Amino acid sequence: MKNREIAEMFDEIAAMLSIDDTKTSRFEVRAYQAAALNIAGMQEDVAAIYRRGGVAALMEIPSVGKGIAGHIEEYLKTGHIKKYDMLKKKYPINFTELMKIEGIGAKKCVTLYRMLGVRDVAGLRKAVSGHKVRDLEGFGEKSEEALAKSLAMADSTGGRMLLGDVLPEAEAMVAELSRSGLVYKAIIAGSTRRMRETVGDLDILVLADDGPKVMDFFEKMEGVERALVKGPTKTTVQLRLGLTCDLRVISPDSFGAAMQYFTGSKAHNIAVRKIAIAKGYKLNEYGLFGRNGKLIVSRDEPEIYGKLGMQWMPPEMREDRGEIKLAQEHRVPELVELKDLKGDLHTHTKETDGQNTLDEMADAAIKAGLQYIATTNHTKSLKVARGMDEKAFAEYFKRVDALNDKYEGRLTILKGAEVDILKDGSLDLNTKTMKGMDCAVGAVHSAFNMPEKEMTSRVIKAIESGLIHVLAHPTGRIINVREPYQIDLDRVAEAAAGSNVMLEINSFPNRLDLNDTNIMAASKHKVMFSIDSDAHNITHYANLRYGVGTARRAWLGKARIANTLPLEKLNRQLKR
Ligand code: DGT
Ligand code: CA
Ligand code: CA
Repeated sequence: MKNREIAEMFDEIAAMLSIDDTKTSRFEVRAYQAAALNIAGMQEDVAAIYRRGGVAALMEIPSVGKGIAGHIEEYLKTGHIKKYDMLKKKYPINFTELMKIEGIGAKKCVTLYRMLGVRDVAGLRKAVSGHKVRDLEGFGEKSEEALAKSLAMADSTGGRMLLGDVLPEAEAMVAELSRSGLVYKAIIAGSTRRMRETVGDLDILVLADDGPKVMDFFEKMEGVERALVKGPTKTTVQLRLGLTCDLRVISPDSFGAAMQYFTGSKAHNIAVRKIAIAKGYKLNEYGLFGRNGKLIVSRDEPEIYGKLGMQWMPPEMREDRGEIKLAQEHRVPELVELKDLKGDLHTHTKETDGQNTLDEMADAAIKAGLQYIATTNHTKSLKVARGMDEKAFAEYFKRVDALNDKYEGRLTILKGAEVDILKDGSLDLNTKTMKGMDCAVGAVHSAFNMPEKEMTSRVIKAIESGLIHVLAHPTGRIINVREPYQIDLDRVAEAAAGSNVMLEINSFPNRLDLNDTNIMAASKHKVMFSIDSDAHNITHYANLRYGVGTARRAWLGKARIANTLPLEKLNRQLKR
């Protein structure tokens, strides 16, 4: 799948164009950024779209016009984009890598390059630790310290990639293997199958007769850069995506055991194997064996768990967090599924920092199988997102009414906002405007560095205002980029339960906030959750599956998720 590569190149072109700040380039910058966002968020491979319908089909992708479609064609045909290469000669800087560091934008990259010769994160690290950055224009001692912190954060992640970046690629690879005619079955295993928020390496298992032939095919697949270790049953390759992938060829009589073993987690496996040993069995990746070494079962996972006196459980639960006991007691809960979601309570439009109009967001919601969405644009304090004031909301809500009339119940748009919870816990819009909303989400977007006590009171004050329905991304973390702010989530969950405010499970792949362990702890209180996309464009509804995966990792069933309710019941929940 080439989507990510292409999106990154467009993002870099945008970064390089933004350095020369003229009016035309600003327009171009936005065009490249919008195209990059849409392409990165797409589930279908652009190469497949191009094969199907050429440049015309590419131009049907939102934000892709003739020029950009031409670039995509050029890249698919030649492996290069001339415009990119030309700009890159002028700015030989790894923008993609550097701009992932909090506090670094395109302009700062160029300053760092021109003044200190910094081209990538390794160079930046050297410059920061040598205290060379503080004297640059636009930086200073404080921002050098902040950079040191961001770099340490990037370091501590050990190169784990976001599930949202890995899963679509993994699915494309499994599909490519399945089409090869060389395998009977191909499945994703490891942390990706468990929907862990980040992935260290990708694991794929195939059932096949001719191992070496499969490996030859695998090595030449589209997303593969080069083979690192090649063998007839296990091959490890470097993916263009930026992580490695283990492919294992499994024989039919051990497929169930291999699936169970390579899905993990390691902690779960160790606990399961202990149970096997206690029963006088031996369990490994080849099967479950009796004392005499005779194979007992290995066809599929349920059989293996069954022989061990356990119920099968979804991969998301396999982290040795109590699921083994549940399975032994046959009390594995029924977990929420993507198809259970009937709506989405947190979405954005062009009016603030989204990329699509309300009409487009609404049409896409219907296509995503949703029955309702809350439209929740940013509020006036959030200047970077061009947040709206009371008057703007009043005008906007008239349009929502008109659109609701047009849809005649096929989709219901709930009036809302993502209202800033200000430093003192008050809300960023007046009470009258807030009271006119069907579904308001409250969120912290400023003053992240408060002590825990103050932050907790700030958020609880908003929860108890009676004016918000959902607390959005309750910890504020950005995976691999920004730590959560200091907050007592136990008290927040208790207050939310008391005031009938839902806690969000934000599905954005770099947020997943609350995360699995937060949800598990919060769910001890009688609080409801909502799994929201926080969509900023029409492709982002597809991210809901990551929120669902996170909820499943916390063992939640649909009864705890408010947006699995049909609209009528949800409305009752919102009004209570
Ligand atoms: P990752 O790659 O760090 O995101 O996490 P995983 O869970 O995908 O780990 P990985 O790729 O090292 O191994 C895949 C699975 O193989 C793992 O979930 C469980 C199994 N496994 C790996 N090493 C061991 C081990 O030493 N003992 C046991 N029992 N299982 C293991
Ligand atoms: Ca793995
Ligand atoms: Ca692995």
